[in-house]
Amino acid sequence: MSLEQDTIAAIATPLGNGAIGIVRMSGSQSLSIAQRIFRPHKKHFLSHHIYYGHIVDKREEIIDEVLLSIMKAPHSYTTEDMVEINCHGGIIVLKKVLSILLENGARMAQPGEFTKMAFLNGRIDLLQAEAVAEVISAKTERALMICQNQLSGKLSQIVRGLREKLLLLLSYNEVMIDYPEEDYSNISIESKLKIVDDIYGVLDKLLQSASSGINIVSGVTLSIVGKPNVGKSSLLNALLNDERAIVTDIPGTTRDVISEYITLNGVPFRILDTAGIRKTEGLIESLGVERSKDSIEKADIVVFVLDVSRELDEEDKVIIDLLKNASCRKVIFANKVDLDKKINKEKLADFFPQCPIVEGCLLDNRGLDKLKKEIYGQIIYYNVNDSEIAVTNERQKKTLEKAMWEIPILRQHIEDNIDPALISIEIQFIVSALDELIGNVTTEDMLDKMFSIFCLGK
Ligand SMILES: Nc1nc2c(ncn2[C@@H]2O[C@H](COP(=O)(O)OP(=O)(O)OP(=O)(O)O)[C@@H](O)[C@H]2O)c(=O)[nH]1
Ligand SMILES: [Mg+2]
Repeated sequence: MSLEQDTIAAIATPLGNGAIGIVRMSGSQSLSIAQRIFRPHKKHFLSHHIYYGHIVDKREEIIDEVLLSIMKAPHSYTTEDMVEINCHGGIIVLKKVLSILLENGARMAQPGEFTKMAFLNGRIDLLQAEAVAEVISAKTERALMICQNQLSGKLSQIVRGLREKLLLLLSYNEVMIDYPEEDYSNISIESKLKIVDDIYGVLDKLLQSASSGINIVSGVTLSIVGKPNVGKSSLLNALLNDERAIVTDIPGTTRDVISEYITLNGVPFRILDTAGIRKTEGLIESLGVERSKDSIEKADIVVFVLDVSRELDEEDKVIIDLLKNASCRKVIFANKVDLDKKINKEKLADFFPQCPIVEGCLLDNRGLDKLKKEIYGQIIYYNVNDSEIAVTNERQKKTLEKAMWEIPILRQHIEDNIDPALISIEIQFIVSALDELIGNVTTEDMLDKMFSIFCLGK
């Protein structure tokens, strides 16, 4: 049963000139509206059939030659009666067909509303609904694979499995509340702890997959920073394998931020090449510092480029200070090793004890593969599992964390054999976090926010 009574309609394909464009409609009036505007007139439509004919307006004027697909409830995307009209793919045609649907009683759908109906009507859960948007925006095949797995319900299945285990634990516990004198549950504290530990193990694995999953699906911003003339633009070009940025021996060649995209092992990267921080008349140029600061703040990962043929100077140190306080991941690229070396690796390691330092030369791309490997390693430090099931957004991650934080408390309660009523509360708290994750409990605000990022017609 639909929770909303309206019949909604939208253009489901991008607006532009294409061979075919689709207008879709969902809701209880879909079939009757289709009957009114489709010729030849059909008294009854059969579900999952395609009809050839024309869409006509009030005066029976032909608007377009179309194919009409009928999907009757509950076997449709939204689980409601649905009609999809394959029109010619021109903007005017599609808008005209949509306007005829609206004139006949449909209402304009909001972004993501078809998927929202699929969720509200229980055909998919929240993780799957999120996966729909992510499949559409997937930038790499690897991202697509993870999102498809999520769409097919694999992540949901794991979460539901955990929920089942918790409910089992809850039922053991409830028996103890009802019959405090006897242990009818017949299950030892050790067995209960084992269940809790198993749940913890799975949650932990999922959480570890989150950073990689989010990076693979949403992409990563990489900023190249360094003082003028160290080879930042040369590095951008080498990563792109293209002469994108102008490279000269004049310091200050790059004046603005250049932004480009690459893929490393299925992870989409947006790379920013910045203007170097420079010293003019004895002063460190404040605009350059601000710009570099800005690009460091925007970055998930920074590659700090140095020219090893020159001693570390004040300009390098300004960047070192900026980077030391930055929370992003960092890789150091010590460039120009073809020249006389004035900075050694050990010295750099003093400044950045935890960071990988790669030496190289961008004239012949020495060290480039190693650098790519280190960049990738910083972003995907937990390999998502074989079948690429991963948490793919911050909401999922935060909700999982909420569940995870409570597990050690639950474990302690069981170990201490405290009042089973308190144990029940703890279990229910974790169950409700998992419910939030799959969308068993939602708020209107949360749904509005989530579905507003969808495209119209999805
Ligand atoms: N010898 C040597 N020269 C290099 C190397 N990498 C880059 N260069 C040269 O260094 C100069 C500066 O390179 P860019 O890539 O423009 O440096 P940048 O950091 O982008 O400079 P700005 O845009 O001015 O901040 C150019 O003449 C490059 O050819 C290297 O590994 N060895
Ligand atoms: Mg440059």
